[in-house]
Amino acid sequence: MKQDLYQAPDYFKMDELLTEEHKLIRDAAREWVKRDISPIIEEACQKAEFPKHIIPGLAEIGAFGPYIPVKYGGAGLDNISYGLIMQELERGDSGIRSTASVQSSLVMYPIFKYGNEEQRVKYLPKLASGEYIGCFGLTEPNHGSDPGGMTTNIKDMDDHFLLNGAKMWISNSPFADIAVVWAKNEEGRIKGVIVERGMNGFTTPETHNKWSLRASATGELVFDNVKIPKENILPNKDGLGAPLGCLDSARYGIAWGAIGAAMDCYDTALRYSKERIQFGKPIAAFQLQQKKLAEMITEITKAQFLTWRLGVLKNEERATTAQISMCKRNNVEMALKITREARQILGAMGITGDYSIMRHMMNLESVIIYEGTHDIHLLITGLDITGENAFK
Ligand code: TGC
Ligand code: FAD
Repeated sequence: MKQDLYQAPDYFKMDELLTEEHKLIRDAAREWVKRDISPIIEEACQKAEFPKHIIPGLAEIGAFGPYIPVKYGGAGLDNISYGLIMQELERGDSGIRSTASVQSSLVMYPIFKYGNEEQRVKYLPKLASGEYIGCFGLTEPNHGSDPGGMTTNIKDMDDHFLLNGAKMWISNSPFADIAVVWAKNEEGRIKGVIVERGMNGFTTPETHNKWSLRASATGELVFDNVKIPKENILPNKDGLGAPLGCLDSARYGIAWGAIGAAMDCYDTALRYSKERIQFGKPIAAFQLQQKKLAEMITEITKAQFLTWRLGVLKNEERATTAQISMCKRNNVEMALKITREARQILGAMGITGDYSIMRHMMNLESVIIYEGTHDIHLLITGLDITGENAFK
């Protein structure tokens, strides 16, 4: 990886819409990524290893539970701060943002929102400090877009539950200390279960041979008659709405994150186009390259405003699931298109690990699938505006 010369684009002076606190938090995350992620991320991806040594740094910049109250170890920040941290992390790498998204929105959020006080006190401070890393088990081998059909189940054995089933494609699973797992009880109602590493019958095999999100560990969760203490069930919400509520928070963070990846690719391509000489001129002087760059900054700017507005609505607790879907879908597609255009601007250099572009592109091929595929988000918008359910 070459020296990180990143300069964040802000074409419409969006910084003026941010508070001093937002900017401080964003700049701290930006500096940390430049110092601690940029120098190591290419090698981590080539080796397909999550760089575990960065966990304390992630905790220090407030990336674990940014909006969880301070009394539980969180940073007590608003949703725009959360989004800005995700933007900066994904500017570095989607896999790093993934780890923070899962920890914050898919593990800390359900424990905070659906857990009782004992569970909050027991787990949240350790998750906020990075002493514990968590994962979130919703997807199953036969139930991805349709999680309501899950077959993972818990059986009431009077003094404990027995958990059986399997989850797959689970971020952080190979090294997670705890897993928030969604399973059906005997009445068919979905419950949240906290499973701890070391419980008998619980294994987390790693998924290999990924061409995408290589710096994020992905794996399965396998439950073979795992004895779950009754106090490990999240008591305050059940039904499919419980995990879907977590997804609202994670998808919101991804919407911001995708902008970070797009900003990085635009910045790299712009700099390269001014330095690369062909036919006696910098390629930035050719209209076709300018078209690419002009369209990139236009799309980034539109996404920045859409997402900032979503953050304002989220702070006011007015952001709807459908708005979040639209934003995640728009921004991830926008970022993917930009990675492809940026790769062309760099010619052959665009496919090398000397630049971040190809890595972002490969990563975003997962981001456009997880947390609801591109098409599922379109159908969520379709249902919202027409009232007609085209899922089933
Ligand atoms: P549907 O009938 O629409 O809803 C079932 C129940 O849930 C309620 N509900 C919500 N509640 C809270 N928040 C939301 N956002 C909610 N959306 C729906 C709904 O009111 C209903 O309640 P009730 O009381 O009537 O039962 O459910 P459906 O089965 O038709 O499915 C709808 C669909 C397809 C949109 C949904 O299931 C979906 O979003 N599918 C996509 C699956 C997905 O996104 N999986 C993500 C897995 S986690 C992940 O990918 C992590 S990657 C992280 C990383 O590494 O960064
Ligand atoms: P499927 O649901 O089989 O979909 C296949 C295709 O069919 C898609 O194009 C889809 O859009 C389309 N389709 C499905 N239903 C419809 C419909 N009704 N109408 C039209 N088209 C439809 N899950 C977790 O629970 N926790 C995690 O931490 C996690 N991390 C992940 C990390 C990575 C790297 C990846 C790749 C995935 C991760 N996932 C995780 C799983 C992810 O959420 C699912 O892959 C995703 O929800 C899609 O499910 P699927 O892959 O089974 O695709």
